[in-house]
Amino acid sequence: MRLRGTLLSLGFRVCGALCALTAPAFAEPAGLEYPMRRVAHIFQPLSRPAEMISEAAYLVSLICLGVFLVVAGLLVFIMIKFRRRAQDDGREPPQIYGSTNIELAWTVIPILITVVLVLVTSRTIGEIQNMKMPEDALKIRVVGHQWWWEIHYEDLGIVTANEVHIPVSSRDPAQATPTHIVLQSADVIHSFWVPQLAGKTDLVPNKTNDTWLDPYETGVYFGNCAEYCGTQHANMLLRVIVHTPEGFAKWVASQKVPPAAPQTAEEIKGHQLFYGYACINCHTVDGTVAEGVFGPNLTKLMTRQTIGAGVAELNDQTLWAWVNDPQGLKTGCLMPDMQLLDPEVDAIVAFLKTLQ
Ligand code: HEC
Ligand SMILES: [Cu+2]
Repeated sequence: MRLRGTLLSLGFRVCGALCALTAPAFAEPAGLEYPMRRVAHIFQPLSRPAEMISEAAYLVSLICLGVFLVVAGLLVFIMIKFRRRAQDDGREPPQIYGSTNIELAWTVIPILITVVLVLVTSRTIGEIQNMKMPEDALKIRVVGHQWWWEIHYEDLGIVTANEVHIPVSSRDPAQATPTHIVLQSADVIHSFWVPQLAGKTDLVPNKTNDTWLDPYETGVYFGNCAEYCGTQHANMLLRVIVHTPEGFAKWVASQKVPPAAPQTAEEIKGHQLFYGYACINCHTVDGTVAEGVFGPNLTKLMTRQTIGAGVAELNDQTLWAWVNDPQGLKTGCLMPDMQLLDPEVDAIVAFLKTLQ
């Protein structure tokens, strides 16, 4: 197990360095209730399916390491033992053609090793896919879009985007409260991946897949689309916010409170512009005539941490920049530049800020 420890810490270092390089470069939102696990660590699983995958991965890596050591060791041994010497006469050594025993050995042993690897991985895949969800498990439907995530809590009547809120589970399987995630796609193939919580599962058009999350600790977990799906694939980020059961109940309750009606003159002007322009063809605000489903549901926009599927932190500046021209923040995204005048952007932003 010391070997495993050494491997682990080496893995941590390499991955930590790589992840730190790729982590989004914006600051953490203020007043966070939960730890921000911004490094999407495959070596630090904090959920049952992720843990099962990492255990299989360690076993597979150890077997591969063994193969490597044997092959490389033999190679080095032979290179040294049969190296050129001063007294060599320069003639070719005797040539040997074929040895049934050796050939059998180097065919049969690799086949056996491969069979073991196949069994180890397929058993883990089977165990994860066939896991029975408890009757009362929270069920969330996630629909992949170019390049954002639509998130439905059908049983709770909540629709949101890009940030999945779930309650924490338990390391003790008897007390686990896993969350069942149903995956669909509105356009091309995407892949749902939150490394610390679960392995990748594809979202395939006209097909429903599923996976589950069973987090042991609260926190904000980073994930992303893991199947190239077009220009802004790299900015199709995902957050899973794992709450305490009370925190989750509070979030649910807050999502069910309809946003306050616009009050100030600026908010009212923004409201008129929003409902007068094409915004409502693509966006929904629950309980209003804005019923578009091409873009994210904006009912509780301001309760999100990020904008544009994680392309930036959500704040006054990024919201203004987005409404002014989303192509500036997320080039090629499927919301067009609406060619608004600055005072119109000011008003619409004032209105959007009431959506909380
Ligand atoms: C043609 C459809 C379309 C129109 C019209 C449109 N949007 Fe969008 N909007 C989108 C799409 C698609 C996204 C998601 C883009 C992404 O993240 O890749 C989006 C994202 C957003 C977001 C960010 C939401 C989030 O949670 O990240 C805001 C805010 C927004 N739109 C506001 C507006 C406003 C205000 C208007 C009108 C001035 C408008 N949109 C018009 C399609 C549209
Ligand atoms: Cu994608």
